[in-house]
Amino acid sequence: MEKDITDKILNGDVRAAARLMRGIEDNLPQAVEELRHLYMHTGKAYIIGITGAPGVGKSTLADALITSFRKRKFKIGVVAVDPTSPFTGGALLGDRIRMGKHATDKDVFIRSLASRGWAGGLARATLSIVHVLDAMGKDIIMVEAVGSGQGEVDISRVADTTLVVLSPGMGDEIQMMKAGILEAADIFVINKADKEGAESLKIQVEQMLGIIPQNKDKWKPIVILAQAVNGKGIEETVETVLEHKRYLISSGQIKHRRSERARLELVEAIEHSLRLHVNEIIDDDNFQNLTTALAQRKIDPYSAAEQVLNRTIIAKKPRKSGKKNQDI
Ligand SMILES: Nc1nc2c(ncn2[C@@H]2O[C@H](COP(=O)(O)OP(=O)(O)O)[C@@H](O)[C@H]2O)c(=O)[nH]1
Ligand SMILES: [Mg+2]
Repeated sequence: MEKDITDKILNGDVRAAARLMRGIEDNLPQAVEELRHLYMHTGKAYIIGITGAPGVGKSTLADALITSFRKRKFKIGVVAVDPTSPFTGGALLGDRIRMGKHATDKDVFIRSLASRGWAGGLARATLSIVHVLDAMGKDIIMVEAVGSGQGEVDISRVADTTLVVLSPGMGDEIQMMKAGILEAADIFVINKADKEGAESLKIQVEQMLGIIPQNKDKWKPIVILAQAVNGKGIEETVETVLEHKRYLISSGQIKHRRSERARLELVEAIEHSLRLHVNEIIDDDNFQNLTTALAQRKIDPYSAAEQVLNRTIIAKKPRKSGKKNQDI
C-alpha cells in the first residue's frame, strides 16, 4: 500500500504527491508510514532557503527565481511556510496570483504550509514536504519562510543555500542581524532596490560582514541589490546560488550541511514519537490516579513523572536476554 504511493510519486503522479502533502499537513499517521518508503528515494534535490521579515518580497523573489531557473531547465519545487495561508487566503500576500503564472508548468510545483496551529514540528512538516518534492524529481526546492523572530523554521539548518532577503525601510534590519541571521546567510538579497535606502542598507550589511573574521577557505556572503518585482538582480542571484553550490561541493561543505539537516530531522522525529507517546500515557487510568495523588500532595510531580516513564517507556523497551529492563 505505502509502496504504491512511493511508486506513484516517483512516476510523477502529482495527485498522489498532493495527497501525501495534505496528509503531512494534517499530521496523519498514515503519512508517516508513506514517508518511510519515500525517504529512501530522496536526497537528490538542491534546497534553497529564502528567509526574511514579512513583506520584504520573498514570494516575489521566489517567483522571479522560478522563471530564471526554468530557463536553465531545472525542475522546481517550492514550499512556502507562512504565518498566513498565502495560497488560499492570500489577500494579504497575494502569493496565489503571483505564483499562479507557473500554474500550467508541470515542472513547477508550489505548496504552501500554514504555520498557524503548529505548536511544534513545523521543521518536520516542512522537511517532509521537501522530501515529497525531491521524490517527484525536482532539481531545486525553494523553501520560503519568515525568519525574523522565534518559533519559525530556522531555514539555514535545512537549506543548502540560504538567501536572506532585506528591504529598505523595514526598520528591523539590524535586529535581524542580532538574531543570528548574519551567520545564517550565504547570500543577502537587498530587495526593493527601487526604493530609497537600498544602497545604504547594502553598505551597512557589508560593513557588518566585515566585522566577522573571514577565513579564506570560507564562503564570504555576497550582497546583491534586486528588484524582484521588475526582475532586476534575479540573474545575478541565480548565478550566485549556483556559484555557492559549486563552492559547497568542491569544499566538501555540502556533507556538513546535509548531516546537520539529518541531525535536525532525527531530533524532530524523536520528539514527534515522544509527543505521541505522551498523548497515549495521559489517557490511561494510572495517569488519572497519579493526578489525584498529585493534587492531594501525596506525591510530587517529578516522582510522578518518573513513575509514569518507568512504567511506560521502559516497559516498552525490547528486552535483551538475561538483562533486567531497568537500565534505560
Ligand atoms: N517597490 C517594490 N516592491 C516590491 C518588490 N518586490 C516585491 N515588492 C512588493 O512587496 C510586497 C510584499 O511582497 P511579498 O513577495 O509578498 O513579500 P513576502 O512577505 O516577503 O513574501 C508586494 O506588494 C510586492 O509587490 C520590489 O522590488 N520593489
Ligand atoms: Mg510570502
